[in-house]
Amino acid sequence: MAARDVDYSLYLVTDSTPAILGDRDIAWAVEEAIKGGVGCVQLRDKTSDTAQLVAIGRRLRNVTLRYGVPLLINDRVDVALAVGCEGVHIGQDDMELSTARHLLGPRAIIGVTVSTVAQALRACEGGADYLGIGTVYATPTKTNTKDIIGTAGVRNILQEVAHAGHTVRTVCIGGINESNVARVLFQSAAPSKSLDGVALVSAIMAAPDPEAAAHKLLHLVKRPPHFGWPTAESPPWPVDALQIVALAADTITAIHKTTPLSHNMTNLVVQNFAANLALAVGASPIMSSYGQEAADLCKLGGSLVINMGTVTPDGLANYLEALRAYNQAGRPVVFDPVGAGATAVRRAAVKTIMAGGYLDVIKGNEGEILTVFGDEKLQQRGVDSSSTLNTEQKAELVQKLAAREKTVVIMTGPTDFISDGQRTFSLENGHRYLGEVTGTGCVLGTAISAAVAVGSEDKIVAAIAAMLHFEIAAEVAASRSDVRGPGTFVAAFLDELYNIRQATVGGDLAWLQGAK
Ligand code: 3NM
Ligand code: MG
Repeated sequence: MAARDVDYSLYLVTDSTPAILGDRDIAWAVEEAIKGGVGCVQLRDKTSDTAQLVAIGRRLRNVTLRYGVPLLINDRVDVALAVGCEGVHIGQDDMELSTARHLLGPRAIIGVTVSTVAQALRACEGGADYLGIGTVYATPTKTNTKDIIGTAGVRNILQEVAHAGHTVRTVCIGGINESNVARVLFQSAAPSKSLDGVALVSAIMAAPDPEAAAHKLLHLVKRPPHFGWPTAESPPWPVDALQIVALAADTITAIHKTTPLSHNMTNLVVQNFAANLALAVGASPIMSSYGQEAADLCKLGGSLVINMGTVTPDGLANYLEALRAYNQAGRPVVFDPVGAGATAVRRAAVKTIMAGGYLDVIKGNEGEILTVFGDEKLQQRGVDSSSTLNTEQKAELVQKLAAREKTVVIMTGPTDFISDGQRTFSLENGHRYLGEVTGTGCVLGTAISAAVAVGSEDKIVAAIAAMLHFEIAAEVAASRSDVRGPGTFVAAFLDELYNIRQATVGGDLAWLQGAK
């Protein structure tokens, strides 16, 4: 089989250790996986002797030949030659690419592990047929990996490889499984180069039914992602702030008509306020922090808010379980990294959540967004925002984080900034009373969740609708003569959210003229 004909969509790397393969036969597992749709197999075995390796290689070769799937050997050019298979996969510490090529010849398939742009470019210049880019996520399967690069690292490599004009094929590896494969492919794609597929070990080799696991994974690799993002194929999405404001009424009306579920995993302080806010904007709230419930709740057409205001070890595991469920169901998730920078525990929690799934919207104050972006130096003093950046820097931070994560990022403050990486807007609405009442930022997350649950595929349109509704309601409430301070403000705020919704549904959009 010629190197260019290989289908890398689902690339199986074997592992014979009992923890993964159990007492099952490796050739059986590989055959099942191929029946399920694996298009390329790598024999990776770091413990067997050479004679054993050659024997295993020959048995796998019998299987792969029957299905017309290439077999590569990890690291061992001698074993590949003895087995007579299609090629090898070499790591940075293995034999040099040029030597392997010399020994195996021009028709052999040679893949190289890369974790940096420099390694990738060197492998391309040396004639690698494909790159195995990783480690994407920390994985128990290979704990001595040097670099965890995330999807942003993969995208950076793809971008530079394409920029240098290389047409090398690419897969990524490390911690890829059913729950993250779709969003890994989505988030790692650079504008001019996407991955050809994913390489995985445990998601197939450790599965009770490798055929079924491969079948499901291949479906997820081939299925277009549900995540909304401006691409060449997207419908023409508005770039003008006035157009986006004009669309706000559609989102508010859609919430009213469909009453989407807003599933909140939120902190102890704001449960009641968030539930009332969901009702005021026309959504149906459920406050459930028990991750296992998400498997059912995610099927109800709503969205999830993960607000880590009360983070605990159990809570974190519950967030991750719910995040996986919503990602798999293709339903949106809003992440509110409350107090993200305040403690080491919270900084670690942010990293775990960011790695644990795709977040459709990330909303926080300046300190929180800085922490999510990865500003190690910034020690946020608490959950209160303390301003350090100027307007241009804020807009740039929000834009960069959104582009890196391929998501919508909102930074709240006297001026709010919102970006999807391509379009960045600022909003001037709101009232200082919002800063005098606890939990207003948290419940904005709830309002946004309702909007992205029903709103257009263009999530920035939905999120801006929710923000305008929220902040203009605050202005109207604060100006009421019966409001004399933060206490009376809360009640009036819920009233005005409700009133604006009713007016909008009735076709009265006068309130939108206050949009700034
Ligand atoms: N190579 P799993 S990570 C074999 O980063 C291998 O180069 C890696 O296993 C690299 O799919 C890895 O079970 C193990 O996470 C991947
Ligand atoms: Mg190696």
